[in-house]
Amino acid sequence: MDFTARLAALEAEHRALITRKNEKVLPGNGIYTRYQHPVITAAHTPLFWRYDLNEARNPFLMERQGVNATFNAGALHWKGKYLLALRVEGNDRKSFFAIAESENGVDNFRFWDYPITMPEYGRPTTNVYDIRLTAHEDGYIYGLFCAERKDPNFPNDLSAAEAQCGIARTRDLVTWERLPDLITYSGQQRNVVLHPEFVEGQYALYTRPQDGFISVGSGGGIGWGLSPTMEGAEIKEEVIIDNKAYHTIKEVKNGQGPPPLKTDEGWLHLAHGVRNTAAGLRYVLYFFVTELRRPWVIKYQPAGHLLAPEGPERVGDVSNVLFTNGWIRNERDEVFIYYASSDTRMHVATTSVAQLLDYAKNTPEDGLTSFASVAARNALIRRNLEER
Ligand code: M1P
Repeated sequence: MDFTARLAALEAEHRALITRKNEKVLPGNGIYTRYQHPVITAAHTPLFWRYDLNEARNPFLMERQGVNATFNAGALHWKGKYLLALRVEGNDRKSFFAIAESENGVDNFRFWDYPITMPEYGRPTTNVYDIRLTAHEDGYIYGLFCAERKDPNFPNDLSAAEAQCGIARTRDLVTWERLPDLITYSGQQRNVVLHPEFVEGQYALYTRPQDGFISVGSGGGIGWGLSPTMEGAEIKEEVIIDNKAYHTIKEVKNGQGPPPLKTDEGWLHLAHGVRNTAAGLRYVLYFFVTELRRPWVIKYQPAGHLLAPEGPERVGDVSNVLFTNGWIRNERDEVFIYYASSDTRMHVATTSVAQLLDYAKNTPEDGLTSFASVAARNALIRRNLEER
């Protein structure tokens, strides 16, 4: 195939992919609706990010700079559009952020022409990923992300790394002002999220203290702390508000997903929980609600997972993983949950504030034993049979 024919074929394939309609998978479980296709994959990235489109320089029309995966996206409803800030991972294993937008939130996502050029702060980062976007009441959009650097204490261990919370802010999602990394008194931090409102006149942050890079060690749980400023943010006192627990979906570790959504009945939270299995770690998503005036106090915590990997979602670069760091509530109180499967691609599940509150209030809490679980299930069965 000559250059021109090959380019036409690539463009046709790309156009078909990014304009493909995404249908609901019905009837679903009544809590949320999954969709037939992922919303964004590596193949959705523009051809001009990957190919040199000049025939003289690239006579074989080779992919020059491949994209390996598009996942773990922050999200924002902005100027009427559904925006995702994706973690785009090149074939070189470096991640960067890029915005893709859609009119309806479930299909036809298009990348902006350029990825985000995130300025450095302090010692250069090796990798940045998992950005959480918060439209804060102070007027800025903040991006909090994992800033990963080689751990200088172990120069001979090539996988020894240090994760800290990088912070940047913007008003247009194009130009970003990098601020100093968050200071906490835990060894490492990942999954740090900025609460959208001031609490007690301060910035409030959800954290995830951890001893090591992968293992949280004696740390873990979703933490909470206040900082008087984001221009040198520091949490002096970090308290755990949602701990990991034995024989639950968050036995090994957990972490806050996107910033919580405010409702009259409290703050809606989405998070990930991790347990270990013979086949490796399994990541699922769970949900809880905290008090309106005290966002650090849990009010409802339905047992178990809200979303777990299903079908093709189970397989990818890191299999058996669902991860979320973005969701959008639109003006009709519909909620778009953006989740990544197996560190490879992005999906959406749609629901509503009313459905999520109903789920939170009417799903039994985890009784932490089989005996308690069967008692809760028997109560449901009894009511159904007696009312038949
Ligand atoms: O590979 C699964 C996830 O592992 C990490 O999440 P956590 O901090 O909870 O262990 C992150 O690297 C995340 O990006 C990744 O999806």
